[in-house]
Amino acid sequence: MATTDYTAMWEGLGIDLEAHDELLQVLGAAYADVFLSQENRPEGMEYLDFVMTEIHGLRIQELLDVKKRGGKVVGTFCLYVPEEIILAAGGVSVGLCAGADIGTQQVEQLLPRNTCALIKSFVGFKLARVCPYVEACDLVIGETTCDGKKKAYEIFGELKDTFVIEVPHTKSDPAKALWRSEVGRLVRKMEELSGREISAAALRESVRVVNAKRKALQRLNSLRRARPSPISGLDALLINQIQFYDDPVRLTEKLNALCDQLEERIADKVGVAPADAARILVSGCPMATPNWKVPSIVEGIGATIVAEESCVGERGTRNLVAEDGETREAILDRIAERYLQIDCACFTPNTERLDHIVEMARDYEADGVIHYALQFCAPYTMEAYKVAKALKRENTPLLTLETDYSMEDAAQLETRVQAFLEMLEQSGRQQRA
Ligand code: BJ8
Repeated sequence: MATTDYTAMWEGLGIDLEAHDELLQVLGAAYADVFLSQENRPEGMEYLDFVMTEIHGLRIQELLDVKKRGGKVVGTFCLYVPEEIILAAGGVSVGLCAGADIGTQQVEQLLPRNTCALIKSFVGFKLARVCPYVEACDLVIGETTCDGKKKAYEIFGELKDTFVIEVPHTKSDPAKALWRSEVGRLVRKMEELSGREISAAALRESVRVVNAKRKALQRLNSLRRARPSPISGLDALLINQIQFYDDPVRLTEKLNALCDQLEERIADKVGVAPADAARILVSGCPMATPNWKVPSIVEGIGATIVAEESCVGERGTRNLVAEDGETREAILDRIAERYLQIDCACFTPNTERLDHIVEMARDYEADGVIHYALQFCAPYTMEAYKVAKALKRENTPLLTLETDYSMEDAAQLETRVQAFLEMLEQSGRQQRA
């Protein structure tokens, strides 16, 4: 995909060049097929196309330059790891690849077959040595969210230096105290890794930088409320995926420029699909790069995804860190508070998520909701029952999908999505009659 020859850089990182070459070819073809074939894309997507072209090239070079200057590269797999703390220690935070089937045979020698695709993927990327991000990392930070992840980190930790933070599973006062102490433990770990003390000033600046990125993503999301939506769900998903590893300051600037263009498109009533295309809210498990399967099916049939209730979507961007903390400890309190607002299905009870799905369906004027869960993901497949009940009370149609990263069920998924869209069309017609 990249135009420069990065072979020496990849070799230096211990990448399996042959397998990596194959991966880039598959990725490049899939990207052209899914993204570049879309019609009437906003011009501002050119930057995101460039980032994808250089996904294993220029960005990795930038990470290695940071390391040369003494900064640390820290990999994460979950929204609960505070990016602000990594940045305040002079580091770079990268969300690691976990959205494709890689090294499955090797993975299944270490993990049970009935493990979710996301977990198998992050272990697979490491075993197959095809992800320069993971190889460039000085440390990976795991978290005790679902059972699968926390046990997988015990195994992953044998392959890569890994530090696990404890995420509680309730939001009780003792759980909040535990979480605040874990935030402190992470600060100490980052200070030890970077060899520098994390100051109040550095934290204040990193909170400002990450808040600015989240505000730009919030702005992008709110523009998708327009009818017709000025940007496809696929492109919005791509932006939400890229925000985990691109430079936050540069990306914020590019996103705000893109939003300016989208505002013009809205004023001119320019959209990516006709104004009467079905509007879909996708809710559920995160879609990590390069998992584009379900959105490409949904939008390939002519519907528009107008929002994602997902960690790669609004669950990850809707809350900001309050900027009124003055001392280092007060800023860390605010960071801890913000992160415990995330409504992942690993928490119990998790009524905030149900309320948020209902609110999003209303705000984005969604005709229907697709609940997306990865096979063997107990938190999201089980919570689907409560999501269905909450949406039924609102008379919002719901389609529940359970899938993995393979394309084997693509035709079957397409048939189910098609039937759902026809049902939406019919009920829309009845309402209008
Ligand atoms: S905050 S959703 S990123 S834990 S799909 S590995 S839950 S079995 S990814 Fe997640 Fe953090 Fe929550 Fe978000 Fe387990 Fe389910 Fe697999 Fe999952």
